[in-house]
Amino acid sequence: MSTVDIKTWAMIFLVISQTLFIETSSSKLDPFAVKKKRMSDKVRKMFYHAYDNYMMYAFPHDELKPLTKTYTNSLSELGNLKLEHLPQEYNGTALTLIESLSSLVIMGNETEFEKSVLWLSENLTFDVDARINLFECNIRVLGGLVSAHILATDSTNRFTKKGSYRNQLLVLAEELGNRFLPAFDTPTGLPYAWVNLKYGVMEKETTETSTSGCGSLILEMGALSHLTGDPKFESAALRALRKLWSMRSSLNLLGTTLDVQTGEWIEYSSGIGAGVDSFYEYLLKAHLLFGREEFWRMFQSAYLAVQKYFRHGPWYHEADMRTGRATYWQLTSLQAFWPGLQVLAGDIAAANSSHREFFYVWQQFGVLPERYLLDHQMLHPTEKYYPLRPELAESTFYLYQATKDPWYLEVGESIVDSLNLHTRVEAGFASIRDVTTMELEDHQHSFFLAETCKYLYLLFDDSFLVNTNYVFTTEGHPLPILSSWHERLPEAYIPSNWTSLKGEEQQKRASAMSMKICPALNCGNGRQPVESICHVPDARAHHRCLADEDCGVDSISCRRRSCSISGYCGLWLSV
Ligand SMILES: *[C@@H]1O[C@H](CO)[C@@H](O)[C@H](O)[C@H]1NC(C)=O
Ligand SMILES: *[C@@H]1O[C@H](CO)[C@@H](O)[C@H](O)[C@H]1NC(C)=O
Ligand SMILES: *[C@@H]1O[C@H](CO)[C@@H](O)[C@H](O)[C@H]1NC(C)=O
Ligand SMILES: *[C@@H]1O[C@H](CO)[C@@H](O)[C@H](O)[C@H]1NC(C)=O
Ligand SMILES: CC(=O)N[C@H]1CO[C@H](CO)[C@@H](O)[C@@H]1O
Repeated sequence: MSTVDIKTWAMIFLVISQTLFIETSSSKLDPFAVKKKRMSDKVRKMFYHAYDNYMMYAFPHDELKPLTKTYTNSLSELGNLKLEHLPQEYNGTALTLIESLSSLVIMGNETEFEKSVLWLSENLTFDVDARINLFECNIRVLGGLVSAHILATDSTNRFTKKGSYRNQLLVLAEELGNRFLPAFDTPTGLPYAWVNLKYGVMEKETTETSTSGCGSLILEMGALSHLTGDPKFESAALRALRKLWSMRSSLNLLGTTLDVQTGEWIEYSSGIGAGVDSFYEYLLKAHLLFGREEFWRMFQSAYLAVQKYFRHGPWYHEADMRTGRATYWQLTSLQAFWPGLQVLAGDIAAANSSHREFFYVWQQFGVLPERYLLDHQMLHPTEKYYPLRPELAESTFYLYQATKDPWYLEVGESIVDSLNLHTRVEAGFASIRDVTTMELEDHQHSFFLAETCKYLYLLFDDSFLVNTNYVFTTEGHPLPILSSWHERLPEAYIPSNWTSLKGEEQQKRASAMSMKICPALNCGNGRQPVESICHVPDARAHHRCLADEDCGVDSISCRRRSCSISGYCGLWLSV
């Protein structure tokens, strides 16, 4: 077994040295350049097929029904499984257009971006009698507007009509943020899941919400506070996040659903999928965006608990937050984002092994089914759908960024091919109702444009990322990493700490994308493979360490890490 260890170390070292030392801009040496160009063109065509048909048949309503060539005002339906309290007089908020703005910029269509921003500037209003899901509206609408505002005002000068953009999207975003605030008016500070945009929280509103629902607001609301100079949005989101974190169990686990009035858990079982996923994602990404050590500490504890209690080889099951005992053995399509997050955390080997399993399931069915019962090795009887979800494409993009292993380009190509084969129809892309029959459903979700197409495009053409480091929100909207937004720069961002590198590339490479959040520095002799601080060892059976030798050297302190009694590497037990 110890040769496996050595291989793993060698590989980690190789990946790191590739990322750090090899000149990546010389595309003429890249044998994959032609393929990448062909594939990015293909993805661009997919995006426009979805976008143009939305504009033709659905705009300014929310989403396209591609089979019947009509629309749905779905912002009020998102997360509303029983379709209760639907508005009578709501005609949509151009949801898919808002979600497309950053994709238009990434694909280089500044004319269409300008036109859309100006349309929204003049025509969008949130003074509507619609009860919306706070989480969905935050990630899709607030995130879309805030990101587009930043892209409209950065140094790139994307607008031809000078002076036509006067922060209208930011004004709209602030108005929306204000309409969110009544939801936070609870004894716990945990927000209601539902709020009416015009009238606030409705009478007898349900007090039940999810961990994601109150733990994934900080990126958008924090960015809004930084842009407007008004701290109230960030404060509300932060208060909710801190309260949520205080409700963790002694194992550092959280449940899936809770009561916002009492602050008590309703569902004690949780995993990394639906209802919890973006909570973990936002802890790490908030640290990247705002440079607060508090987020990092939360993330590291939460991440280690996930790896300890949910992970079984490359799979993740659910467990009871109180006991850590496994509850449900299910693979869900949403979990496929996890390897992407692991890349940001520097845990490449674990990301790679999980990602492969998700891709094998994708290959087995042609797409990823919503839920698969690992213990019975069968599809969940009522969740056989695939609604054009982005998570596997997203993870593939992150893994390719980190490793440059061309295998991930093949994965991307295979995803593109199956989407075109199974979901492309005359007027857009349709969701799949049943992956065993490939029967279609009349819905093109806005996240197909905001995320699925965007991540596939970025996999083959990442020129958007060359000059700025971005954090992508859980809906795929880019927010730039600005040192002026950082409370305190993580040490990994301070070039003088980079003992092994010289030159101006350093600053640029201090990026979430190049693993600097869990940096692997060169400790002294230059040949010793150094572990990333966040890595949970992957080499042994059960993915735990047996001896201190398995744990390598901590990249920040350059101290040897040691293996704890329960089989985890760290500094906490070092002698
Ligand atoms: C929605 O559209 C209908 C039909 O065009 C119109 O009568 C109604 O006033 C609109 N509602 C709102 C809130 O704009
Ligand atoms: C931008 O999008 C519009 C609408 O789809 C399209 O007509 C135009 O050709 C696109 N421009 C570029 C440069 O891709
Ligand atoms: C606002 O919407 C109206 C009706 O669709 C349209 O005529 C007008 O041009 C829009 N404003 C902008 C700036 O596009
Ligand atoms: C990913 O896993 C495959 C199969 O185990 C292995 O061949 C490859 O080297 C791994 N890549 C990385 C970057 O860990
Ligand atoms: C780990 C490490 O070397 N941290 C150092 C980074 O740089 C600052 C200031 O130069 C030092 O104070 C840290 O100790």
